[in-house]
Amino acid sequence: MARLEQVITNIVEIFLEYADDSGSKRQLNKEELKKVLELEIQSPELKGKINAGDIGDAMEMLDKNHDGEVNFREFCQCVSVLARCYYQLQKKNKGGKRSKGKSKEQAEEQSD
Ligand SMILES: [Ca+2]
Repeated sequence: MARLEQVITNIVEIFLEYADDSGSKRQLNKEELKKVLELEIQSPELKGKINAGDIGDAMEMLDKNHDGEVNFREFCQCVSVLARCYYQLQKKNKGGKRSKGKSKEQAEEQSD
């Protein structure tokens, strides 16, 4: 499968897997969200970005329509926030503008 397809498939499968645990099947409640953030995100920088240490805070931030749960749309927004955060971290780590147009090697190094 192509890389981007893998990413898309993973996002959907992770959401469905955790949303199915308890409560309503197509939403993440607080406990399910906690599990996702604990088990599926390792980097402290990314965890910090969405206050993963405080599940109340994280839920408040992600639950855009304030129904107390995270639906798929809200989950996608969460992934998008984290992707942008990671992008910023990469830019920082590369020392900013100096490496403009020379990112191919670095991109290859980072894929695992
Ligand atoms: Ca919601």
